[in-house]
Amino acid sequence: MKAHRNSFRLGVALALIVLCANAQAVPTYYFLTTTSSSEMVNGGIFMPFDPETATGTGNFDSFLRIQGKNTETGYNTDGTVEFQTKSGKWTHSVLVDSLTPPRVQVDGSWYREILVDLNQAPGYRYLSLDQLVVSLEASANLTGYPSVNYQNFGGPVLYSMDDLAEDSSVIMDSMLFGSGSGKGDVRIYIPDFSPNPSFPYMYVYAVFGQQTSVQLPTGEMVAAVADSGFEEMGVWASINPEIPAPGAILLAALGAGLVARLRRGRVL
Ligand SMILES: [Ca+2]
Ligand SMILES: [Ca+2]
Ligand SMILES: [Ca+2]
Repeated sequence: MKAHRNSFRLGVALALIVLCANAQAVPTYYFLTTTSSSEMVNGGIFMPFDPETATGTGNFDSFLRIQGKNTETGYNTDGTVEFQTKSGKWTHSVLVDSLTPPRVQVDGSWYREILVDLNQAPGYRYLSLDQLVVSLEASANLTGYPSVNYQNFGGPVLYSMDDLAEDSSVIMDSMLFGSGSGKGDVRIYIPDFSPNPSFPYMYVYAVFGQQTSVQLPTGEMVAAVADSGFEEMGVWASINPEIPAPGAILLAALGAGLVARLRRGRVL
């Protein structure tokens, strides 16, 4: 009888483990819908940003363009492009050693910067970023991206906005600084990493526009889907050395609240 009870308990425990393993990650929304917004998402910092009006910035150097309708997916490679990745000279591999600036500092911690330029029609001002995976990979021309969430080509993952516990979406406003390509929109800081000679290329995989209906902090219900021109991701091609370093600019732009929360190691 005792053996039977123990076997029953073991069965219940195994069932619970299976249930937990199959549990869906909790959907969480972050909003960059005012110029003073800033959000910490799984260790990365997201904030609205306009390269045209920022002081001390250089030229935007795109390495990834994605253009689709509603949901759009892409990643940067020199190989055959997939999904809604837009081919051409502005989608290409990125050697970590070539990144400018190599690193930026926020309140004593080092990050790497990725810029996002949205391009949406007026009726589609909001757009969600639903997946972002940044990884180091061995070759410049990889293709055949794994279709399973949170996976990459097998190199070290530097950053993922999602994990098994939280399914994050960042809601962005493509018209905070004016519409179109070259205006705005978002800068992303991912935790710093060291170059890896075995995996010299940085790949950025992004999925936009999965949120067909989302409630803004104002209460308004909107669609945050892709439309119109390409979304573009890149880095600075050059930095004007006569102006403050990016880290100093960021500190000035960040609210004291975010800095305080960063000090505590978390951001709400
Ligand atoms: Ca834009
Ligand atoms: Ca678009
Ligand atoms: Ca997500």
